[in-house]
Amino acid sequence: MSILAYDLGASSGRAIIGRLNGSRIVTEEIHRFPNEPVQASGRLHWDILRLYHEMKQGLLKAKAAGEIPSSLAVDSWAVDFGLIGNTGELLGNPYHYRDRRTEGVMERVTGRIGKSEIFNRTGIQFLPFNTIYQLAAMKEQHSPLLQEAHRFLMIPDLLRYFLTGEMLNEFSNATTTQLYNPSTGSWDSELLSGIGIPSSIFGQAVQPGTAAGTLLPSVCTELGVPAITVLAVGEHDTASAVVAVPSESASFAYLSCGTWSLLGTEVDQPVITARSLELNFTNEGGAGNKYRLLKNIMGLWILQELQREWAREGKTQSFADLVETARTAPSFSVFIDPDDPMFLAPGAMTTRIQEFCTRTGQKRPETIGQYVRCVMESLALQYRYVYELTEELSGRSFQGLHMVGGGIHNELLCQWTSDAIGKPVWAGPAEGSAIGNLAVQWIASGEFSGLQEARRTIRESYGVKTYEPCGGEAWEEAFQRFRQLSVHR
Ligand code: LFR
Repeated sequence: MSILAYDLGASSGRAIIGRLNGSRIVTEEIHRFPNEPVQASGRLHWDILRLYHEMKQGLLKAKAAGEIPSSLAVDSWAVDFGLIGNTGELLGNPYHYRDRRTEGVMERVTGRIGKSEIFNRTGIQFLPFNTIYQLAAMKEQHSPLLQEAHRFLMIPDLLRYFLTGEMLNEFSNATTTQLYNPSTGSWDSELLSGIGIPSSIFGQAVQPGTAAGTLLPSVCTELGVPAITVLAVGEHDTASAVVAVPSESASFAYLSCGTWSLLGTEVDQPVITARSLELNFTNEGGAGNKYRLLKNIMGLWILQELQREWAREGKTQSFADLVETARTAPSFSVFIDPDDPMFLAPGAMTTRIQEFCTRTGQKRPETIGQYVRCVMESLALQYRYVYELTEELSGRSFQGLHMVGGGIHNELLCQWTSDAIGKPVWAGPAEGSAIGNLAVQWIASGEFSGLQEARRTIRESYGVKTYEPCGGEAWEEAFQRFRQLSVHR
């Protein structure tokens, strides 16, 4: 019996079929599709109906392969949403979190409500694109969509709604809004009234593993499939990725590596302290009643943007070839702080890297290899910084770092990460989010007793590739120089 996971990332989506074969998980990618945001009227949107269309193609391909799944679930990036009107229709096209409408909004909202007030209520890190600031931006701009909004659905909630007709909010993703209060287990009505948004548009958030309806009759007729069960899983892709960390121990550090790099550990309760606020750590909801104490690191985004920029100039290279150019470039020549907010928005990455270098008194990179090396070394050093902060905040000491997600195909980055932290890196699986999505479906159906069994099975099915540190003292010295450049934290 197979099941189906839809995993939507910021640059591509996939439909993955999973089966249990004895004590092994077998996965097959049945459909992969690009996720290309669209700029229109100066606004940056997700192409939500195209994504939904591609999901349907995935189901058709599964059917053609003779695999009608017994259940399916969706996970995606966080914070973004659609608003539904009282006739049940989607109001407008969901915005991309990198759209510039939120510029300055976080400063205004935190100026009014206070950072510690927001953090004490939610435990969530301050990122300018959090849903709270997106909604506040709509309010400030008197968005007509907000006036007509009847329900608030995050991206996977919305896609599930298209499939099932049921409007449900899912817990792990709900926490990323910075509007959900983990101690009351509900949306924070004080914060909502603080930004002028009615609580009535939010539904009680359901836990990962909850039954969330079946395919609508119209969908079944269109695709020629039965009324397949739809489940809520850890619908924030990072929540699903953390489920798939194949750790033997209950205490582990992970790095979910894709467009974003999310580094942290799993905890039973949110760590909401003056220190976690100061370090801008987050406590996002996880599957199995866990929380994800972690920090966002800008990740491969900067490299992806560089690749797009060079392709526009006719210098097209595969990502793997780009990474190779770093190998022979001089080491530890210049660094950036990858988490400087200047790197958040799309476009002009070479110029911004140059600006950063000039501002910090470094020479500018010149060749492609120098740029790529600068970004990758800086990422590895930032991983070390956040790894150590995770140890401090959780009061734990880790033996090494689990890396999951597509970023592990970048073997040089895995090696440099191990060199930077001076501990082993265990890489795998690459399709962490999709596998975590499948695992929670199997926990829901009783195939797995819980997270521990799921992780053991994932370990046995996919294995890990170990990278041992071999960089020596040079990385220590580089780390000291790197840390002196980080000005905004
Ligand atoms: C990763 C991720 C991060 C979130 C960012 C924006 O795909 O979900 O966890 O902070 O995207 O939604």
